[in-house]
Amino acid sequence: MAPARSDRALLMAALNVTPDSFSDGGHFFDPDKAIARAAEMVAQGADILDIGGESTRPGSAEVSAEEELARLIPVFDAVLPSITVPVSIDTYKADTADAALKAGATIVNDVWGFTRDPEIAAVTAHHDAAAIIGHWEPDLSRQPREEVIPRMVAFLERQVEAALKAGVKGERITLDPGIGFGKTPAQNLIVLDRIADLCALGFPVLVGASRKRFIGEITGRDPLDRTAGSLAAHLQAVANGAAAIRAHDIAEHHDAMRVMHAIATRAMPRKDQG
Ligand code: HH2
Repeated sequence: MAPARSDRALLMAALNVTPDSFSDGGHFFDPDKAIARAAEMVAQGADILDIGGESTRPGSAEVSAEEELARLIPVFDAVLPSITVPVSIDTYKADTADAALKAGATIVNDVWGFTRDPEIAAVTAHHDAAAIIGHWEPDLSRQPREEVIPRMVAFLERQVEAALKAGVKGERITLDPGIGFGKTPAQNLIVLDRIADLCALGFPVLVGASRKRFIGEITGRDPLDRTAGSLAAHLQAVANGAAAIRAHDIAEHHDAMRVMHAIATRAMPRKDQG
Protein backbone atom coordinates (compact mmCIF):
# COMPACT_ATOMS: atom_id res chain seq x y z
CA MET A 1 0.00 0.00 0.00
CA ALA A 2 2.48 2.56 1.28
CA PRO A 3 5.57 1.89 3.37
CA ALA A 4 4.58 1.31 7.01
CA ARG A 5 5.60 4.12 9.37
CA SER A 6 7.46 3.65 12.63
CA ASP A 7 5.71 6.54 14.36
CA ARG A 8 1.99 5.83 13.79
CA ALA A 9 -0.59 3.96 11.70
CA LEU A 10 -0.87 5.03 8.06
CA LEU A 11 -3.44 7.67 7.22
CA MET A 12 -5.35 7.39 3.96
CA ALA A 13 -7.25 10.52 2.91
CA ALA A 14 -10.64 10.06 1.20
CA LEU A 15 -11.33 12.35 -1.75
CA ASN A 16 -14.68 11.85 -3.48
CA VAL A 17 -14.98 13.46 -6.92
CA THR A 18 -18.73 12.78 -6.87
CA PRO A 19 -21.97 14.75 -6.65
CA ASP A 20 -23.57 12.33 -4.18
CA SER A 21 -21.12 10.89 -1.62
CA PHE A 22 -22.77 10.59 1.77
CA SER A 23 -20.69 13.18 3.61
CA ASP A 24 -18.79 15.27 1.05
CA GLY A 25 -20.90 14.75 -2.08
CA GLY A 26 -20.59 17.78 -4.36
CA HIS A 27 -17.83 19.41 -2.26
CA PHE A 28 -15.02 18.27 -4.55
CA PHE A 29 -16.91 17.52 -7.78
CA ASP A 30 -15.29 20.54 -9.38
CA PRO A 31 -11.77 19.38 -10.40
CA ASP A 32 -10.15 22.58 -9.11
CA LYS A 33 -11.70 22.04 -5.67
CA ALA A 34 -10.63 18.38 -5.70
CA ILE A 35 -7.06 19.33 -6.60
CA ALA A 36 -6.89 21.95 -3.83
CA ARG A 37 -8.32 19.49 -1.31
CA ALA A 38 -5.77 16.84 -2.31
CA ALA A 39 -2.90 19.25 -1.63
CA GLU A 40 -4.47 20.31 1.67
CA MET A 41 -4.86 16.74 2.93
CA VAL A 42 -1.27 15.85 2.05
CA ALA A 43 -0.08 18.99 3.88
CA GLN A 44 -2.16 17.88 6.89
CA GLY A 45 -0.36 14.53 7.09
CA ALA A 46 -2.06 12.09 4.71
CA ASP A 47 0.20 9.18 3.74
CA ILE A 48 -2.01 7.98 0.87
CA LEU A 49 -4.63 9.77 -1.21
CA ASP A 50 -7.69 7.66 -2.10
CA ILE A 51 -9.62 9.12 -5.02
CA GLY A 52 -13.06 7.88 -6.03
CA GLY A 53 -15.54 8.84 -8.75
CA GLU A 54 -18.61 6.84 -7.68
CA SER A 55 -20.35 6.88 -4.33
CA THR A 56 -20.85 3.61 -2.43
CA ARG A 57 -23.71 5.13 -0.40
CA PRO A 58 -26.79 2.86 -0.31
CA GLY A 59 -29.18 4.07 -3.01
CA SER A 60 -26.59 6.14 -4.88
CA ALA A 61 -26.59 5.91 -8.67
CA GLU A 62 -24.09 3.54 -10.30
CA VAL A 63 -22.08 5.26 -13.01
CA SER A 64 -20.38 3.83 -16.09
CA ALA A 65 -16.59 3.54 -16.25
CA GLU A 66 -16.68 6.33 -18.89
CA GLU A 67 -18.51 8.71 -16.54
CA GLU A 68 -16.31 7.71 -13.61
CA LEU A 69 -13.17 8.42 -15.65
CA ALA A 70 -14.54 11.72 -16.96
CA ARG A 71 -14.78 12.79 -13.31
CA LEU A 72 -11.41 11.38 -12.27
CA ILE A 73 -8.94 11.93 -15.09
CA PRO A 74 -8.73 15.75 -14.81
CA VAL A 75 -8.02 15.31 -11.10
CA PHE A 76 -5.46 12.54 -11.63
CA ASP A 77 -3.74 14.54 -14.36
CA ALA A 78 -3.44 17.58 -12.13
CA VAL A 79 -2.61 15.83 -8.87
CA LEU A 80 -0.31 12.98 -9.87
CA PRO A 81 2.68 14.86 -11.36
CA SER A 82 3.39 16.76 -8.16
CA ILE A 83 1.94 14.66 -5.35
CA THR A 84 4.41 13.23 -2.83
CA VAL A 85 2.28 10.32 -1.53
CA PRO A 86 0.93 7.19 -3.27
CA VAL A 87 -2.51 7.53 -4.86
CA SER A 88 -5.16 4.84 -4.80
CA ILE A 89 -8.15 4.49 -7.05
CA ASP A 90 -11.39 3.69 -5.21
CA THR A 91 -13.27 1.56 -7.73
CA TYR A 92 -14.62 -1.92 -8.40
CA LYS A 93 -14.34 -1.57 -12.19
CA ALA A 94 -11.37 -2.98 -14.11
CA ASP A 95 -11.49 -0.29 -16.82
CA THR A 96 -11.43 2.51 -14.28
CA ALA A 97 -8.61 0.86 -12.35
CA ASP A 98 -6.62 0.32 -15.55
CA ALA A 99 -6.92 3.97 -16.63
CA ALA A 100 -6.06 5.26 -13.15
CA LEU A 101 -3.01 2.99 -12.88
CA LYS A 102 -1.87 4.12 -16.33
CA ALA A 103 -2.24 7.72 -15.14
CA GLY A 104 0.06 6.99 -12.17
CA ALA A 105 -2.04 5.60 -9.31
CA THR A 106 -0.34 2.64 -7.63
CA ILE A 107 -3.08 1.13 -5.44
CA VAL A 108 -6.46 -0.40 -6.32
CA ASN A 109 -8.99 0.05 -3.51
CA ASP A 110 -11.96 -2.23 -4.20
CA VAL A 111 -14.60 -2.18 -1.46
CA TRP A 112 -16.22 -5.18 -3.16
CA GLY A 113 -13.05 -7.25 -2.68
CA PHE A 114 -12.63 -8.10 -6.37
CA THR A 115 -16.07 -9.75 -6.59
CA ARG A 116 -17.88 -7.29 -8.90
CA ASP A 117 -15.64 -7.21 -11.97
CA PRO A 118 -13.91 -10.44 -12.97
CA GLU A 119 -11.03 -8.52 -14.61
CA ILE A 120 -10.00 -6.17 -11.83
CA ALA A 121 -7.62 -8.56 -10.05
CA ALA A 122 -5.78 -9.26 -13.33
CA VAL A 123 -5.55 -5.51 -14.07
CA THR A 124 -4.11 -4.93 -10.60
CA ALA A 125 -1.57 -7.71 -11.13
CA HIS A 126 -0.68 -6.49 -14.63
CA HIS A 127 0.34 -3.08 -13.23
CA ASP A 128 2.01 -4.68 -10.19
CA ALA A 129 -0.23 -2.42 -8.11
CA ALA A 130 -1.07 -2.78 -4.44
CA ALA A 131 -4.55 -4.08 -3.63
CA ILE A 132 -6.98 -3.21 -0.87
CA ILE A 133 -9.49 -6.03 -0.66
CA GLY A 134 -12.67 -4.98 1.12
CA HIS A 135 -15.41 -7.15 2.61
CA TRP A 136 -18.93 -6.58 1.29
CA GLU A 137 -21.56 -9.31 1.18
CA PRO A 138 -24.99 -7.75 0.65
CA ASP A 139 -26.89 -10.49 2.50
CA LEU A 140 -24.80 -10.34 5.66
CA SER A 141 -27.04 -7.88 7.50
CA ARG A 142 -29.78 -10.53 7.54
CA GLN A 143 -27.51 -13.07 9.28
CA PRO A 144 -27.22 -13.51 13.05
CA ARG A 145 -24.64 -11.07 14.43
CA GLU A 146 -22.25 -13.85 15.52
CA GLU A 147 -21.95 -14.81 11.84
CA VAL A 148 -20.16 -11.60 10.88
CA ILE A 149 -16.59 -12.53 11.82
CA PRO A 150 -16.52 -16.08 10.36
CA ARG A 151 -18.26 -14.86 7.19
CA MET A 152 -15.85 -11.94 6.80
CA VAL A 153 -12.78 -14.10 7.39
CA ALA A 154 -13.96 -16.77 4.92
CA PHE A 155 -14.76 -14.11 2.28
CA LEU A 156 -11.39 -12.41 2.64
CA GLU A 157 -9.48 -15.70 2.56
CA ARG A 158 -11.32 -16.58 -0.65
CA GLN A 159 -10.65 -13.22 -2.27
CA VAL A 160 -6.98 -13.19 -1.26
CA GLU A 161 -6.68 -16.59 -2.93
CA ALA A 162 -8.33 -15.21 -6.09
CA ALA A 163 -6.05 -12.16 -6.10
CA LEU A 164 -2.93 -14.30 -5.69
CA LYS A 165 -4.11 -16.59 -8.47
CA ALA A 166 -4.55 -13.56 -10.74
CA GLY A 167 -0.94 -12.59 -10.02
CA VAL A 168 -1.28 -9.92 -7.30
CA LYS A 169 1.71 -10.19 -4.99
CA GLY A 170 0.96 -11.22 -1.40
CA GLU A 171 3.13 -8.44 0.00
CA ARG A 172 1.02 -5.89 -1.93
CA ILE A 173 -2.28 -6.96 -0.32
CA THR A 174 -4.13 -5.09 2.45
CA LEU A 175 -7.45 -6.26 3.92
CA ASP A 176 -10.42 -4.08 4.88
CA PRO A 177 -13.41 -5.24 6.97
CA GLY A 178 -15.73 -2.92 5.02
CA ILE A 179 -17.28 -0.97 7.88
CA GLY A 180 -20.84 -0.02 6.92
CA PHE A 181 -20.90 -2.18 3.80
CA GLY A 182 -23.85 -4.57 4.07
CA LYS A 183 -23.51 -4.59 7.85
CA THR A 184 -25.90 -3.58 10.61
CA PRO A 185 -24.71 -1.08 13.25
CA ALA A 186 -24.27 -3.98 15.71
CA GLN A 187 -22.21 -5.92 13.16
CA ASN A 188 -19.99 -2.86 12.61
CA LEU A 189 -19.32 -2.65 16.35
CA ILE A 190 -18.39 -6.34 16.54
CA VAL A 191 -16.02 -5.96 13.59
CA LEU A 192 -14.29 -2.91 15.07
CA ASP A 193 -13.85 -4.77 18.34
CA ARG A 194 -12.43 -7.83 16.58
CA ILE A 195 -9.93 -6.34 14.11
CA ALA A 196 -7.37 -8.73 15.60
CA ASP A 197 -9.23 -11.66 13.97
CA LEU A 198 -8.56 -10.05 10.61
CA CYS A 199 -4.94 -9.24 11.43
CA ALA A 200 -4.50 -12.95 12.15
CA LEU A 201 -4.80 -13.59 8.39
CA GLY A 202 -1.32 -12.11 8.08
CA PHE A 203 -1.98 -8.98 5.99
CA PRO A 204 -2.05 -5.32 7.02
CA VAL A 205 -5.59 -4.16 7.85
CA LEU A 206 -7.11 -0.82 6.79
CA VAL A 207 -10.25 0.45 8.54
CA GLY A 208 -12.63 3.10 7.18
CA ALA A 209 -15.31 4.13 9.67
CA SER A 210 -15.10 7.83 8.87
CA ARG A 211 -18.41 9.69 9.33
CA LYS A 212 -20.39 6.47 8.74
CA ARG A 213 -24.01 6.03 9.68
CA PHE A 214 -23.55 3.91 12.82
CA ILE A 215 -21.55 6.82 14.28
CA GLY A 216 -24.50 9.11 13.53
CA GLU A 217 -26.84 6.60 15.18
CA ILE A 218 -24.71 6.52 18.33
CA THR A 219 -24.07 10.28 18.58
CA GLY A 220 -27.15 11.73 16.89
CA ARG A 221 -24.89 13.84 14.67
CA ASP A 222 -24.95 14.64 10.95
CA PRO A 223 -22.11 13.36 8.71
CA LEU A 224 -19.98 16.52 8.80
CA ASP A 225 -20.23 16.57 12.59
CA ARG A 226 -18.95 13.03 13.16
CA THR A 227 -15.21 13.74 13.48
CA ALA A 228 -14.98 12.88 17.18
CA GLY A 229 -17.00 9.70 16.73
CA SER A 230 -14.86 8.70 13.75
CA LEU A 231 -11.69 9.26 15.78
CA ALA A 232 -12.96 7.05 18.60
CA ALA A 233 -13.76 4.23 16.17
CA HIS A 234 -10.43 4.57 14.40
CA LEU A 235 -8.26 4.79 17.50
CA GLN A 236 -9.96 1.68 18.86
CA ALA A 237 -9.30 -0.06 15.53
CA VAL A 238 -5.62 0.91 15.70
CA ALA A 239 -5.46 -0.33 19.31
CA ASN A 240 -6.90 -3.61 18.04
CA GLY A 241 -4.22 -3.93 15.35
CA ALA A 242 -5.24 -1.86 12.29
CA ALA A 243 -2.21 -0.68 10.32
CA ALA A 244 -4.04 2.06 8.40
CA ILE A 245 -7.10 4.28 8.66
CA ARG A 246 -9.18 5.84 5.87
CA ALA A 247 -10.56 9.22 6.93
CA HIS A 248 -11.89 12.57 5.73
CA ASP A 249 -10.73 14.78 8.63
CA ILE A 250 -7.00 14.46 8.20
CA ALA A 251 -5.58 17.12 10.51
CA GLU A 252 -7.56 15.74 13.48
CA HIS A 253 -6.63 12.13 12.71
CA HIS A 254 -2.98 13.03 12.24
CA ASP A 255 -2.81 14.65 15.69
CA ALA A 256 -4.76 11.89 17.42
CA MET A 257 -2.74 9.06 15.92
CA ARG A 258 0.56 10.71 16.82
CA VAL A 259 -0.52 11.22 20.42
CA MET A 260 -1.78 7.64 20.61
CA HIS A 261 1.50 6.29 19.30
CA ALA A 262 3.55 8.50 21.63
CA ILE A 263 1.66 7.08 24.62
CA ALA A 264 2.00 3.50 23.37
CA THR A 265 5.77 3.90 22.95
CA ARG A 266 6.27 6.39 25.80
CA ALA A 267 8.34 8.43 23.35
CA MET A 268 7.99 11.95 21.99
CA PRO A 269 8.06 12.07 18.16
CA ARG A 270 11.25 13.22 16.50
CA LYS A 271 11.04 16.72 15.04
CA ASP A 272 11.46 15.40 11.47
CA GLN A 273 8.47 13.04 11.66
CA GLY A 274 5.42 14.46 9.91
N1 HH2 B 1 -15.59 3.52 2.57
C1 HH2 B 1 -16.08 4.31 1.60
C2 HH2 B 1 -15.45 4.38 0.36
N2 HH2 B 1 -14.32 3.70 0.11
N3 HH2 B 1 -12.63 2.23 0.85
C3 HH2 B 1 -12.14 1.44 1.80
N4 HH2 B 1 -11.01 0.73 1.57
N5 HH2 B 1 -12.74 1.30 3.03
C4 HH2 B 1 -13.88 1.97 3.34
O1 HH2 B 1 -14.40 1.79 4.47
C5 HH2 B 1 -14.45 2.83 2.34
C6 HH2 B 1 -13.79 2.92 1.09
C7 HH2 B 1 -17.32 5.10 1.86
O2 HH2 B 1 -17.03 6.39 2.29
P1 HH2 B 1 -16.98 7.70 1.35
O3 HH2 B 1 -15.97 7.52 0.29
O4 HH2 B 1 -16.80 8.88 2.19
O5 HH2 B 1 -18.44 7.81 0.75
P2 HH2 B 1 -19.07 7.48 -0.66
O6 HH2 B 1 -18.88 6.03 -0.91
O7 HH2 B 1 -20.51 7.87 -0.50
O8 HH2 B 1 -18.36 8.28 -1.71
